[in-house]
Amino acid sequence: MTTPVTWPAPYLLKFPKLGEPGEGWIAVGEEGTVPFPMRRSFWTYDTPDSILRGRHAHYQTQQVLVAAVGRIIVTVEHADRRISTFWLEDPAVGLYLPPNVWRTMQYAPLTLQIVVASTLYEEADYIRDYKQFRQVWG
Ligand code: T46
Repeated sequence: MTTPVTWPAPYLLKFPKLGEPGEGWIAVGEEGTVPFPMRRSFWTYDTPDSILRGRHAHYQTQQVLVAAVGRIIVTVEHADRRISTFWLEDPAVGLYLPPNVWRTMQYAPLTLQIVVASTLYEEADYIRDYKQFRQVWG
């Protein structure tokens, strides 16, 4: 699998948001509102807050994570070993994740997470072994 030399660091992005208080809101994810062509979406729910998900990186897959309901604490380890933590709790805000970060997610009770991804699901794109992550991206 080929990998580019550089990827952008993780960052927060704002989705266009329509509506008003008292009426409710529509946040729109479409071509141009995320920094890659969207090829897959999945959502997670009923994750106990005692569970840490993730603990992996990717070779190619880019993603945007959204806390549609609730709160997600996302910790990323960058290729240069820096650690960043993001709190997602606004349904109109997403977190862009490049493939080359080791990510761990913790979910508040009743959180609904929506993820859009740049690739179809393929287990071969996952780096689930930390030592391998350091070898590939370190
Ligand atoms: C990521 C974070 C943010 C599938 O069969 N198809 C899919 O599209 C997905 C996402 C998962 N699966 C299978 C693979 C595993 O057997 O579902 C099982 C659980 O997946 P995983 O342990 O990778 O779940 P998370 O929540 O740790 O990670 C997911 C994404 O897989 C991952 O790319 O970055 O959300």
